[in-house]
Amino acid sequence: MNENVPPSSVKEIEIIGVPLDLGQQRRGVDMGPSALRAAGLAAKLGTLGYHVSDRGNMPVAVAETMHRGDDRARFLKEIAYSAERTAECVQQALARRATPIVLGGDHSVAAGTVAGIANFFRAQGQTIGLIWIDAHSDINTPETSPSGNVHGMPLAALLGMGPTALTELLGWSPKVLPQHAVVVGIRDVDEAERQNIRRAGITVYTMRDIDELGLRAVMEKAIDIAATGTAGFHVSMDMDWVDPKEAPGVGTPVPGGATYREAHLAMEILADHGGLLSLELVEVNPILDERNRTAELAVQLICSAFGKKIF
Ligand SMILES: [Mn+2]
Repeated sequence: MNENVPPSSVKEIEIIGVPLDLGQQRRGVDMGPSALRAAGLAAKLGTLGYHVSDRGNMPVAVAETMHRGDDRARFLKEIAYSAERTAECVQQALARRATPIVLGGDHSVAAGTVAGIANFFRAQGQTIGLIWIDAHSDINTPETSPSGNVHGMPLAALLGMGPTALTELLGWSPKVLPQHAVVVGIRDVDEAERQNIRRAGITVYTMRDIDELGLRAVMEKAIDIAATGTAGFHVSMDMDWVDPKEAPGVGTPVPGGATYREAHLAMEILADHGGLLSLELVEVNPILDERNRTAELAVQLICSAFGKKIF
């Protein structure tokens, strides 16, 4: 299992693309992994001293070739299939002592990524923390979702709420305990989601909290929740947490997001802590973007999360 362990001085990263766009109804996020690769992700991480391997893309179904299934959770079966493959790939990376970076795709991808990370550490008797950075809380279930879009459901599924096709991925649930899960950056929450947040018992930090407390204080609290009593934490970052002025190429833009510097500072603080187990970057939509600038910003943010410093 560990025969490929690198010398401790070389840090390994494995990039995993998941070009899945079945979790929402706007085409384009399936091109997210390509846009992030074209923006030079692997080479830029390489200049930071990492050894980077790219595992290519996970198998995903194409919307036009499938029946969408139940309108309360469209393409659930196909999303669960890709999630299982992603979870496998993520666990293989961790077994090789590499840090996985998963590139979406829409945010339903996280159901598989986090399942894989959680399953790997569960086998060692450990739990993981989860920092969910997003304009939305993604904590709907098929019963509460106004849209039936599964990309609004992955956080609920990871906390054990929602369809068994997602909650019981890899045969157990929940993947993350509420005391170890935290949402940062939200500013657009459905009414039913407010109830789901309370029911789940997770902590949320809204954009108002960032305005009032400052980004550093919010990130320190978030890291404290995700890192205390866990093996470390996974960061699931939706590019729509950044303000649309900086990141126009996302499926569901919401005004009032993180500034360019707030977004970088959040990543820099995560890097300083050292507890990052894995990272995923989702919802980049090149069709809606301007000359790939959202993907380029996303790559810069990933580099900051992996230790790139201004000085
Ligand atoms: Mn999201």
